[in-house]
Amino acid sequence: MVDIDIVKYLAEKKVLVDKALKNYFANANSLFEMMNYSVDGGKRIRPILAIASFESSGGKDMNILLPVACGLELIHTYSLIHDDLPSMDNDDIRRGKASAHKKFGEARAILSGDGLFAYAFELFTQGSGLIQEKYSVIKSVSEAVGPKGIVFGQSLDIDNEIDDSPKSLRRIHVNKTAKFIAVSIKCGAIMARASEFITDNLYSAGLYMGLLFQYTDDILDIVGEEKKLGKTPGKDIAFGKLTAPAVYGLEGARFRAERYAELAKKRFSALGEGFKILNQITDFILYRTY
Ligand code: GRG
Repeated sequence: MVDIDIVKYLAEKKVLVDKALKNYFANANSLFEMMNYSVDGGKRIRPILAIASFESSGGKDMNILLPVACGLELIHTYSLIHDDLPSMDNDDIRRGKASAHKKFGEARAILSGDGLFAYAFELFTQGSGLIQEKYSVIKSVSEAVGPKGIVFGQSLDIDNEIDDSPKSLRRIHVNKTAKFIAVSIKCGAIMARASEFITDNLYSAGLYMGLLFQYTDDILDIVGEEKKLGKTPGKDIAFGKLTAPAVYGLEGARFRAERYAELAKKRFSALGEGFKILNQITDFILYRTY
């Protein structure tokens, strides 16, 4: 069951993130306006995870964390813009509206994505001090979203030659989705100056949360409603994608999603009561409908 408090928590933090993001697109030129179009909307799960782990790790000053949290959302948005392109997943709808290439044309959509990716790293360097922590954020995020992470996962995802084994599925999910979720959680703790023990354990718990996230994404592609999802369901089957339900069946995928949730929660719980918000977010992801 999803706790009512977590729904309230997510809504409150989303407002915080949206407000901070707005500042980064004030006085915008037309490129920034296009970038902002795609940034607008979305659940803000990755920045909220960074906030949750920042606060759980004792972080107090949100001004330290918000540029990092927003940068994570910009990278996420960039990956969605590129994922929707005709040469990738070819999706016309994203976040309940026309996807970037449908709205602005392909060339401008690509540039919006490129702009968001680089702008994120500018945000990671914002503010004075905490040089070591910012270095760690940049190192960890670049590893998770580049050719050892999202880009690698996506290249496996579009590879028609890939076999449909559980091992290949996990490899795609870990790289395409889980590493980014895990690093979002890790970054919050880094900016709160948590110990390496905490950041490492949060990262490994986050990998399980990330696998859970992609399992629920795959399941929602079958059982979800377009209006709630803000994107077109049924595309995985239409494109013959390697998904959790394709490998394990719908019930098998649900069962394994629950197992990943348990594995994540076990690891968050081991860090103490202070991290329980991450368990609640895990349950929210397990039961999400959008
Ligand atoms: C070079 C970083 C980079 C990206 C290009 C296209 C691509 C390579 C990667 C795509 C990765 C991708 C779309 C993975 C799926 C992850 C996923 C489940 C996204 C949906 O995230 P939500 O549900 O969306 O958090 P909202 O809109 O709520 O933010």
